[in-house]
Amino acid sequence: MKIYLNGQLVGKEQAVVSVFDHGLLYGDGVFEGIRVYGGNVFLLKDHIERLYESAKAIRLEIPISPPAMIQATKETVAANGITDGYVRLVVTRGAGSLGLDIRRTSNPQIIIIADTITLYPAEIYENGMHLITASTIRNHPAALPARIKSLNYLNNILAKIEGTDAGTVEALMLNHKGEVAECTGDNIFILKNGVLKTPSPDAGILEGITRNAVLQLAREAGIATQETTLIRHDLYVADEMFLTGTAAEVVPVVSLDGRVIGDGKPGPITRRLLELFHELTRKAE
Ligand code: PXG
Repeated sequence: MKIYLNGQLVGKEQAVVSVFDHGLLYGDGVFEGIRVYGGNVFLLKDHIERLYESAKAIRLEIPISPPAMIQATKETVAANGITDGYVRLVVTRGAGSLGLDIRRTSNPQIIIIADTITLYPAEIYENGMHLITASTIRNHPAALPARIKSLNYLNNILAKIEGTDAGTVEALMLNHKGEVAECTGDNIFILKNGVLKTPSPDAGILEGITRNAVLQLAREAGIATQETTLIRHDLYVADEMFLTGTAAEVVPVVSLDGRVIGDGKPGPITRRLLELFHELTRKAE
């Protein structure tokens, strides 16, 4: 396996960063997770844009330009012969002295890993996923905006642990107002009376790239869409529910907190959107 590290492709054992890197010491850095389908890095431009926006928001200057990052990503994928897989882009603050001061760090580390991907079991796409609501709320946007895809994922990890303890593979997180936000690594959608609904970015969520692609596919298919405030009641009485994410794609949800969603089977519009999404992955640049 060849890892891209600061401009060079090196072996796995040579791909190391300092124990003084603030990415490790403080979770100070940003990342992206991207899929590769048929040798194409899917929606790469969107992911690179979000990476640079996340970096800008935390005052991290990425030492190479977005076009150079796109090039480096493609080269890393090709060097590893990945046709269908997963790319992890990481930019850390770099090594510094102990203490939070970003001025006492140097050399942000750029890491690109191209690997295979572990997906949810196929059974979940057939029969649907069961979800619980975590008691851990999503970070308050005035504390750590969820739109920053930072290396600091403990908020999500704490909620994920609750899901794991409850025997589910994902967990729903509410925001500080008690509204529906998102899951630990996926966005959430419902269908109600033919309208596709999902929380808007100001619910304090990561604006998922899969989410945006699915919204656009739905609109093109003539399905009405709404980015709106949702509470758990809306979810309990939904006709259909699904999650979206880079790894998940579109995954049906059939129960939440023990309430059966719709008829307890993956819904027809969910299935249609998954089909449309698969078509998009096949024809995308
Ligand atoms: N919400 C959160 C909190 C996420 O972390 C999504 C929504 C879905 O966004 P995208 O842009 O992927 O549609 C995510 C995505 C990983 C990994 O390796 C995590 C994500 C995506 C890919 C890989 O942990 N999270």
